[in-house]
Amino acid sequence: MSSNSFGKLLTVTTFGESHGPAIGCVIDGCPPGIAIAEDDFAHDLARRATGRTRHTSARHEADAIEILSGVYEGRTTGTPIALLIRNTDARSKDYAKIAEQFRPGHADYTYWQKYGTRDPRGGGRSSARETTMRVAAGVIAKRWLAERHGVRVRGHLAQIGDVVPRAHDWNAVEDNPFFWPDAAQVAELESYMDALRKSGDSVGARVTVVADGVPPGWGEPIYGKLDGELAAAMMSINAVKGVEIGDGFASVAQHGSVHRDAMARDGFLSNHAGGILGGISSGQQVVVSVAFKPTSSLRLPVRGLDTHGDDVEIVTTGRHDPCVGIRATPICEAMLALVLMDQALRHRAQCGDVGDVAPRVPASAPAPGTSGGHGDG
Ligand code: EPS
Repeated sequence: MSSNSFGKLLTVTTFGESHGPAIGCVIDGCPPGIAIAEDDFAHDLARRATGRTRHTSARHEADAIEILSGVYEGRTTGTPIALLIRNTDARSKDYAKIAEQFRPGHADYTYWQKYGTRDPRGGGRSSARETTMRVAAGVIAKRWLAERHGVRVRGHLAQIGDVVPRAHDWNAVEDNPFFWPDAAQVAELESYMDALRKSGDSVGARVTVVADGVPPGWGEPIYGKLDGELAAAMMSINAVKGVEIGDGFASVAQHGSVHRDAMARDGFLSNHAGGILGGISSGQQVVVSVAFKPTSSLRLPVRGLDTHGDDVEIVTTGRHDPCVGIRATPICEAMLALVLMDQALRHRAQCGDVGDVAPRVPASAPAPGTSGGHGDG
């Protein structure tokens, strides 16, 4: 099978290129009866979009969703939901020169090696433009999770370069262009990004996404583990180079006496595991952290090769993100929601008759900064 689809009971297939006429997706396996309208997609799509602040690519797409199928009188019907967004602000001339060059650090060379051809305009299929459709599909998953299970999915930027938040306030996250949880640092980040953009360079970032209210039991050992599928889902996002669940790589330096999350009748006492044990949700907050590499399309010259195998100096023109991680929070949220919804449907299919099992340990919500918690705020 070709790899433009993911999920088992809830499947999402995306299609389209950055500079083609349109991008779209087909969501299959969605339960009937979910209220959804074209306007419902606008909020999350705008959170992800380029061209909304000076800190992202200047390309300005309307990102207006057209629902082509699967929804009747404002509710999903259980049949495939096809969503379409027409591309309206592609500027393909920016790519004329690099059509015969491989940008170092970009997918140009590997697409060329794999397919023997490529659509260089805006990175073609390898463009982050594709993530638009994940966010659109994620809107439906977020809604179903919230209405059916009371699950809330949200995220924030947790690092840009070497800058980390000094405080954690969920209320601050949606009030600044960086999804940053510390309002007091926003001015510092604005200056940091302005200086970076002027220098022509780029920088990496870390996004943290969490799901509250996930019941225990979601996830299919052995090869369909919740953490395994979350890692694969996050890794499938453009520019992602690392995924951590809970304490992730910090676990390497921990002792078991610290890492194991003690349990008590009134709740777990910590959440180093990130809400997943043995590949199955524990009922605690699910915590996923994602590392984005610095954007490789830069106006700073670099040594590279052209398609004839000759050495060339490569300079990328056009409209690019100095930190692609800045607008990745809604993308990671969408992937978290889609994986959770798929796993919830699979759990219902196999274990729906099991029902609630006693004893059930309530989720704890450790204060931010203690045991990887991202409190309710
Ligand atoms: C991208 C390159 C740029 C970004 C694009 C991702 O494309 P263009 O040169 O056509 O402006 O703007 O991001 C989007 C258009 C989007 O909607 O995310 C890349 O190489 O990945």
